[in-house]
Amino acid sequence: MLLCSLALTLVLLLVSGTECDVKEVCSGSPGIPGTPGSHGLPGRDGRDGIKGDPGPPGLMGPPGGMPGLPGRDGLNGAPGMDGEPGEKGDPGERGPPGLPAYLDEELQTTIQDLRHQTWKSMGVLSLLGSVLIVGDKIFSTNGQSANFDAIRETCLKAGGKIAVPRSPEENEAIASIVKKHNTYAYLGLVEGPTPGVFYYLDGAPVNYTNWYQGEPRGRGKEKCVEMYTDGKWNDKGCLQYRLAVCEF
Ligand code: MMA
Ligand code: CA
Repeated sequence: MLLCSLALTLVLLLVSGTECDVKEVCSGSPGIPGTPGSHGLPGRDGRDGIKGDPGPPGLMGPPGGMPGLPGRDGLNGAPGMDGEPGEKGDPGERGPPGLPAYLDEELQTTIQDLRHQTWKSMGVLSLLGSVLIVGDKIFSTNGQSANFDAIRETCLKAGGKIAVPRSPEENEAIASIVKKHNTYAYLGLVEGPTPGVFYYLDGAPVNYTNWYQGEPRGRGKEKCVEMYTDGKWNDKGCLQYRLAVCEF
């Protein structure tokens, strides 16, 4: 009201001298607001939203339905046991002819090396008292006693034969082993069908003997031969336990 009066005075001052035909319009208070208008029409549909997460699995269906499809293959099982070996194949083709051994330098060198190694090994065994070397023969014992057949077997398995002296020197060598073990040894001799006639195990007749005085006196009943601790021989049954001495 005050502002309005001031405005009216201003208007009257500015247009002084003229007839004022401005109506008095500043009286009365504003009316109450009208009621809100009605709702507008619905807006257009928005764009599609993004696809939602898959829902949880459904409940199990009722029993009696069709069986489902087979599942995926399982993991591989553990490997099985080895099979039987196959049959031996055919032999291969024959190779080209080799050099004669005496012209094969590599082979000759290998032979020399082996010979050298063998000599060294024999030297050690001899030093240890495990073997006795007489000429080209080697005598050895395992220190065990057995019957004649068992000794023959033992020596054969070792790659040798039951020892038999064919010279005084060889006889002394075996005698030294017998003495050392203080146990008589069987020798590689057997009596033939004729009493008192003995043979080497290869069937050859003996050409060296060292019988104890009065032996052989078994009259065909003592088919084997033992060596006493003095190196003398006695014909004897083959089932006694005697020292196993082999020759190689
Ligand atoms: C034992 C036996 C024979 C041997 C005589 C020697 C009694 O028999 O060892 O082989 O000839 O002794 O007296
Ligand atoms: Ca005898």
